[in-house]
Amino acid sequence: MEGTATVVKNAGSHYLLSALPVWAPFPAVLKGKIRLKGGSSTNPVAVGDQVRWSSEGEPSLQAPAVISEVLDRKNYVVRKSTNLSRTSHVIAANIDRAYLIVTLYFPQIKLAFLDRLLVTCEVYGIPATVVLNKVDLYRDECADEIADFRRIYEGAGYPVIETSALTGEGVDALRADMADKVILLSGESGVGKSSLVKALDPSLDPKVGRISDVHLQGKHTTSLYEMYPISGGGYVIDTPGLRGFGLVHLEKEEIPLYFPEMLRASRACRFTPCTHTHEPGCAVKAAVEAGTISAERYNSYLGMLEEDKKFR
Ligand SMILES: Nc1nc2c(ncn2[C@@H]2O[C@H](COP(=O)(O)OP(=O)(O)O)[C@@H](O)[C@H]2O)c(=O)[nH]1
Ligand SMILES: [Mg+2]
Ligand SMILES: [Zn+2]
Repeated sequence: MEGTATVVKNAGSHYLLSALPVWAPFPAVLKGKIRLKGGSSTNPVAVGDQVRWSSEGEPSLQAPAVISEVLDRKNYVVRKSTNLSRTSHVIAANIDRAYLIVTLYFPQIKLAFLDRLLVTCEVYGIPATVVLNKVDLYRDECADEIADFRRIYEGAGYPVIETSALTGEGVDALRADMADKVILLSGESGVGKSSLVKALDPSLDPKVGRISDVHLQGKHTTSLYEMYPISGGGYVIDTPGLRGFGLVHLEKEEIPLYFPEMLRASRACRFTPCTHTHEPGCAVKAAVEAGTISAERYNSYLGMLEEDKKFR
């Protein structure tokens, strides 16, 4: 037998494949060496990869399918083994969309952190949706803050979906949005990632999310990443926070390229390149003053420039 399938679980030495959208995982192993083109990655195959496989008869644990080829990736997320390390670990590939989970309160939102995640998505080429969870806790008291939040992120070009894993509000909208997509879930601890997955599909194991959380705390990461099928269609890969998501290092002149609204505005800057900080005729600063680019997003940008300086 042979075919093409998606890697739905990466357990280091073996894998589970499924020919999505059919959810029928079967075991597979790598044969010999499969090298990633131009990569210095510690793992040649990651969850989300499309692979060619073959087997003598029905693949089983005793006689797993053999992976012969990894097809080209449309995108992938890496994590460096350590800050200084040159080798990296591919966490997931072929992501259709990232859901960045936040809540205005409990824990209080950190816009700079969210903007970091958004920049990371832009670098990886993964479309992002911001999911504002726990709205049951602050919807009534904080209608203005919610409106401001929507203005900032929808204004920057990101869809915003309000949810409550507790009351189920917005969960149907999320389920419909994710149908047939491979979704990467990220956000800081405590925002409700695991709860949302459970709300999306109550049949899923309550340990969802914790597996990878616990695993990532170990400093040596052989990977254990997997995707979970959601009953309405769609597949979720849970990654804990920025660390799991992979911090990308950018040169300071690259940073504004990953704020889409700044990139659009910057075509009208008088100077190229423009840091959008002190230059006369800067269209980005003009847009911030006019309110078409949010001061909050601009501040996150300035913060990232400052951080960048520290490493020089
Ligand atoms: N009120 C309320 N609490 C929530 C909601 N989502 C999650 N929680 C609670 O927030 C805490 C953290 O949730 P969890 O799913 O573990 O967050 P994770 O760390 O992002 O996976 C738990 O006590 C949840 O019960 C929500 O929409 N509303
Ligand atoms: Mg969790
Ligand atoms: Zn400028």
